[in-house]
Amino acid sequence: MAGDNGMITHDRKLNVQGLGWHLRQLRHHRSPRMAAARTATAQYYRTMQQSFVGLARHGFAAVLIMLFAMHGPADARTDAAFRAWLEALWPDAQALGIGRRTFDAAISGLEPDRSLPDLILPGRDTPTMKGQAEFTREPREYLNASYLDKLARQGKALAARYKSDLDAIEKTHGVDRYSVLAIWGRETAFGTYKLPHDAIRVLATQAYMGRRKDFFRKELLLAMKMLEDGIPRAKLKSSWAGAIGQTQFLPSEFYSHARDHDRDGIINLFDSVPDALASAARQLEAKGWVRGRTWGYEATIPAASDCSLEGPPGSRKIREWVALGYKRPSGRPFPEAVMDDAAYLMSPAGAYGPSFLALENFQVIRRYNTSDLYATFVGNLADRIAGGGDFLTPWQPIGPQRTRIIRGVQKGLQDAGYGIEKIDGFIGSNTRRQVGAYQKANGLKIDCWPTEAVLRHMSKAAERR
Ligand SMILES: [Ca+2]
Repeated sequence: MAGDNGMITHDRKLNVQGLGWHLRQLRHHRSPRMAAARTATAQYYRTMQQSFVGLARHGFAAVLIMLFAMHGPADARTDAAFRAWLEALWPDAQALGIGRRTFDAAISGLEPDRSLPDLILPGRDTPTMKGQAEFTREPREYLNASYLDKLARQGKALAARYKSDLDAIEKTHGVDRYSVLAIWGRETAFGTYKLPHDAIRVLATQAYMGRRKDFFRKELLLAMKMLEDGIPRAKLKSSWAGAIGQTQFLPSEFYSHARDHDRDGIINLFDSVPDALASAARQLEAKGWVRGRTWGYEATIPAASDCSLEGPPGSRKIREWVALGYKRPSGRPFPEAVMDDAAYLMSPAGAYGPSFLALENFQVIRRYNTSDLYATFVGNLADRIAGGGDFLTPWQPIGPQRTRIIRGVQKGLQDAGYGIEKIDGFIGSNTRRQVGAYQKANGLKIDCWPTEAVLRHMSKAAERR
């Protein structure tokens, strides 16, 4: 998610279980082998930590000076409240086995980072967003063909380099090598992307003033647990949403899915590619990966049908889609093995780009990061690494979409009785489906896209009511 551009919903990892579950998992992991791995992890990182200490001491004074320079008296009250809030975490931290020294070091000098997306700030009625708040970028920009091509070439080379690890990972976890590599490529450009944030600060900020406080509070506590288990703070760099390591794990995912694949006794998502890849595969496996299946197929919508069939509520067997006239643009038939698999129609740019029949594994990829564009990116990158190429249907230029218009259309749909639950300014499957249904019902051109024209039609209709 690090290289992600925040243009679409980032309701990442919403299905993570409660803290009690993690405590049970941690106890469950106290097998002799896991215990040995933990001790080795702690020792390994402690040695590494020595070299960070000097640097940290010098850096600390500079950071203090910067903080005083940045924050005027206006922030003083918030910061006192933030400190009190941090202190109040202690009983839960203690219950997780975090020591007082680790806890104190973790929160020492910590300030909220108000520049992060998804925060609820005083005087604003919508959460902060990444980048330019008033726009979401268009799908073809996210699914940039030359970037995908570059990653695919690197991915092919890495598939050869890590062949024996990937052989073992496929066998153990049932996830094909191309999908595992594609996750790695999407998340951190195969480990080359430098994560910009301190995970503790990000998680504390999100837990304190974010849109999903409870969710991040659990992750913050587990990040402190990682410190307690010997992983140095300097390694805990994250995205704006607190995901760490080469395949972008949340702390809870570290404790539930991380694997010591190279058997060196250390679970290392930062520096061990085999560990990071096996952990990603394990996470996909745990989220329901269907062995031997791909993520989906590009499909063309026949003239007698339209994009308003989009989304999981319209799921049907591939065989039924074929009966409706849906085809692959390559002209090749769907493999016989998937004919009875359930699939749903997914058109990330409405009528202005390729459509897909998404199989179960598309949803599994969305459980890794809840975004249609993310899952489409990973799916296409996997196909490319396996020898495939670009989408066959071109993206038409539709330009960035104004959040104000998307929210307006969502509100209009809701007011007119369409099934819109959230007015969030993001164009997801359901928004596209409902726009298509509205256009169909009102005799408008069906493009399943929340345009200004749709908004104008809604305003006029509302005036007449
Ligand atoms: Ca390892």
